[in-house]
Amino acid sequence: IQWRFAIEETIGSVQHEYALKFKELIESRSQGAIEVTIYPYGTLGTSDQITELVDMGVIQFAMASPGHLGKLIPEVQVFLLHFVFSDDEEINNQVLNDNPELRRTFDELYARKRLKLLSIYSEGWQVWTTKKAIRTPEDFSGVKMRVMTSPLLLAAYAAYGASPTPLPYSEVYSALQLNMIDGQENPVFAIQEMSFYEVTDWMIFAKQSPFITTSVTNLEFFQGLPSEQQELVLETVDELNGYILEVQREFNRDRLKLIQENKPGLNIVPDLTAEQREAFRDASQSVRQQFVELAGPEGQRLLDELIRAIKSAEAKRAQ
Ligand code: 6CS
Repeated sequence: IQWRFAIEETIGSVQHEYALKFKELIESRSQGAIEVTIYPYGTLGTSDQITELVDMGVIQFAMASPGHLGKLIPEVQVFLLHFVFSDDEEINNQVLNDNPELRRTFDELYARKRLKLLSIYSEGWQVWTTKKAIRTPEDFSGVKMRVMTSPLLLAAYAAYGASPTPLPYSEVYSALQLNMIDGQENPVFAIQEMSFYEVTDWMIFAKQSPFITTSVTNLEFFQGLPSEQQELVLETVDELNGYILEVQREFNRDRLKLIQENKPGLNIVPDLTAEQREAFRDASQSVRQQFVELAGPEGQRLLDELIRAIKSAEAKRAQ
């Protein structure tokens, strides 16, 4: 039996590490009866095309990031809102993995698109790399900021006064190089492996949002699997949740060092001040209403539940 797994990132990425571990566990636990083939970004097309291939059943497993998937499932764009998540990654991980209410709703939304949601996880904080310093929303004025292709991201950056430009991942480097865009956001490991730092001068950590992704499988394929194989998939992705949090932290830490070594002249703003973040937080508030307009009442419920779950996990942690 052969299972195909497509990722939206290149070899050496967080998603690749996820897929490698998935492969290793599935192959050893099935005693070699199942073979998993990984398709890195670039072999099968853009994120949208990968999702389509899962839908058609050409490939069985894939990563589907809300940053692109929001065109198909508007409600997943809740994960793209700024200053909704906790500054504490453990708390975010816990809420993403252990909240039955959120999970039930997303399971249903994905199933309507013939996808089975397997897991939701963070690949680390979105970090801005830009051609000029950004410390206040005003600094974004007129900045052509590349965003992923989900419509909510246009609203998120328009709220800061930027000119958001949606592009597929594969086009970001050359768009920066040709000055068609002035900046982009991605986790550190991605900035390193896609070399975005080579064609920008500033790297700014605002902790405005984590990069959240989801792993999915074709629903009909999954439902047609013998129950022990379904179990195998579910227990494997469950196990991967803790593993991938460690991986992303390590990757993001180590790659930052690599970036600094390769480009000592890069200006790094490791943390905006609390006051500076507050200005972005304030400017981002109106986007929540735009999210609800895009995602409807289900979206509103998801947003309320996400905020409630994060606040409650933070309160528990503080005790
Ligand atoms: O920026 C993007 O489009 C991509 N970034 C990452 C880290 N993963 C996949 C996504 O498509």
